[in-house]
Amino acid sequence: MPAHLRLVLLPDPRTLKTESQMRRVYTGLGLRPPPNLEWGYHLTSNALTMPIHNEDIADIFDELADLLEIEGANPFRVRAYRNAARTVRGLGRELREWVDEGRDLTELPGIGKDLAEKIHEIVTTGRTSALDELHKSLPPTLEQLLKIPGLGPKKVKALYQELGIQDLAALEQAAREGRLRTLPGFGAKTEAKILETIASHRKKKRRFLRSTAMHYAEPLADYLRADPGAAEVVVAGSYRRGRETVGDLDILVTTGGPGEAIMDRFVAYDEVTEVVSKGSTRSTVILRCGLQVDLRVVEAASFGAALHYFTGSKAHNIEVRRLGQHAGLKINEYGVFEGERQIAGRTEQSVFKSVGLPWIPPELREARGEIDAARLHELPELIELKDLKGSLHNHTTASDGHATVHEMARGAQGRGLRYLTITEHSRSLTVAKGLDPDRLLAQMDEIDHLNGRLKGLTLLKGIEVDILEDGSLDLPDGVLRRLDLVVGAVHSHFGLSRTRQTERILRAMDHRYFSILAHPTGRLLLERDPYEVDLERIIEHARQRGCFLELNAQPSRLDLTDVYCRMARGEGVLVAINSDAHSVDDLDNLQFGISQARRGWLEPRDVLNTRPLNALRPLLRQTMG
Ligand code: DGT
Ligand code: CA
Ligand code: CA
Repeated sequence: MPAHLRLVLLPDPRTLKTESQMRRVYTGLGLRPPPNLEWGYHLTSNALTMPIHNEDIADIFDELADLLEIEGANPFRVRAYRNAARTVRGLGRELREWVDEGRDLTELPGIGKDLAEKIHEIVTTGRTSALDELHKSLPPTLEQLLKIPGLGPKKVKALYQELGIQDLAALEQAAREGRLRTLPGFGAKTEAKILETIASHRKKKRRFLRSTAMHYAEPLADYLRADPGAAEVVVAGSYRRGRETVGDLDILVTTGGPGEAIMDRFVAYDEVTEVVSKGSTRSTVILRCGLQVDLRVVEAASFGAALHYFTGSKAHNIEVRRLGQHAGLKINEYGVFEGERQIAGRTEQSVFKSVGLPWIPPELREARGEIDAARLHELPELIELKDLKGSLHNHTTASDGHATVHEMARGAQGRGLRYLTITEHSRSLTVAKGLDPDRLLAQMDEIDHLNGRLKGLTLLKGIEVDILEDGSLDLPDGVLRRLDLVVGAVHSHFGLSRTRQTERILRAMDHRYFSILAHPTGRLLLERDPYEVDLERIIEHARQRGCFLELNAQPSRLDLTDVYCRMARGEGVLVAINSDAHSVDDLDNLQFGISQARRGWLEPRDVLNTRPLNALRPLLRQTMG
């Protein structure tokens, strides 16, 4: 057995009911609990082998960062672990294979000698002494507390040191007994809020980022396609509608023969950790990452009807079914029926046609007017990835990116882009090595130099300048004036009132060199709520001012949201779909931006960076004075 596979004996798992019991067993064995433990991870046997996945390594780095933060360690150290976690999560290949091959891990962006040693240690032993050391003073369960909104590292430390609270159960109990209010910064209100959060936490089925779902959906679909009996294999549901998060995957398969063989193949898939149900037409499994997958086998004659039904949304389905009823038709997942006779359903087109509609792209199927638009032949010609000519917000090693300007340029060329703006952070964002005027000017020289050598791609000069608390920008006009564009972003003071936050951003947009408002709500999907802000006023202001709003294509951001993309389009405000890349691979984020843009009804002409460079420049010049 290779070193990274460890056979572990657990006590009878059926006796382990709560998360903290499970955690204690794992940590008692010197192992990291699996990532989704808190969401009801089941063990099917009391012996398990644990290959170390990149996700496990990234989780350890995240935990190190969390615990160090609670301990009050140097923010640069904390940041280094967080960046490393992100790098590791984003890798295409398992690091344990690198280690097996003896490859040098410091080749990885942002991974120095120290982190490389830690990765090696984790892969070969399943743990790292750095974390073991931290656990001597801080229990691993403190991490859970950090996930409660409003509980930062300082408060978590106080909870632990003053009241001995180390997990959610203890926190809940203390809140219920009114003991939290004895601590500075806590009151009856905080206690109520904490109880509320814990309750809703418990109710909510966990959702997954689209990027995570894709990481699992596409290989699984390919695996099913490889079955000689499988004809069509499509991932339907919210995934097909391009939603930013998905609750579960809904896969449809048509087969030449009976469905049993494909079901056997399905439940035997390597990533499956639990088989919830297995039948000849429908099975449900849970993947190791916690994602549920429903598989349905349908007949070819019903495939279009099933695809339409299981793509949803439910609200859209109801509207289509109602249209059918008006025409005397019954529409369900088996087909379109006139009395007993099936008149349509082999293809999706035929289902729509039966109610007098053209085919509607899945991203629009949210019962937000798409059926009326279809009837009037006013459906938008939705934007596609190939329509993007460039990306206007990207980082390099000069701030918190992992690739050099030249490497980023090569990556953009390889993806067929015609221009790429380098927009580092500005000086007040010290944790991201933000640029001061001198460093920015030096980078501008570097870009001039590179532009003289690059073929087919133009590098543009920009900055992701911090919008300070009062709405002023973090760099002087004399420097901003010399750039091709200025991306403005809020990275601090998320807690301002809605009015103040809005005024702050409006004021920034009034700045003479302001071009694009980056990630306009600051949300991090599944992690951090958007800050309070009046986006309608901001869109209106962008229209008056002639500047632009970003749809940030990072899979955990994706704001503007679909609804506000559509509002911007309605107001004639162009949206910039930006990769916000911190590495070459991040340039592929653009696809997530495209899904969101399509959900927001955007056409190529609604998007700033579909313009060729010669049409882009005059638009930017308007904002750059
Ligand atoms: P999710 O998984 O929460 O991200 O969202 P969906 O849309 O994938 O929802 P899911 O997995 O519960 O169901 C898949 C599709 O099946 C859904 O989009 C529409 C269809 N569907 C499910 N339940 C019903 C229903 O009661 N009525 C109708 N008309 N359609 C349904
Ligand atoms: Ca689903
Ligand atoms: Ca489902």
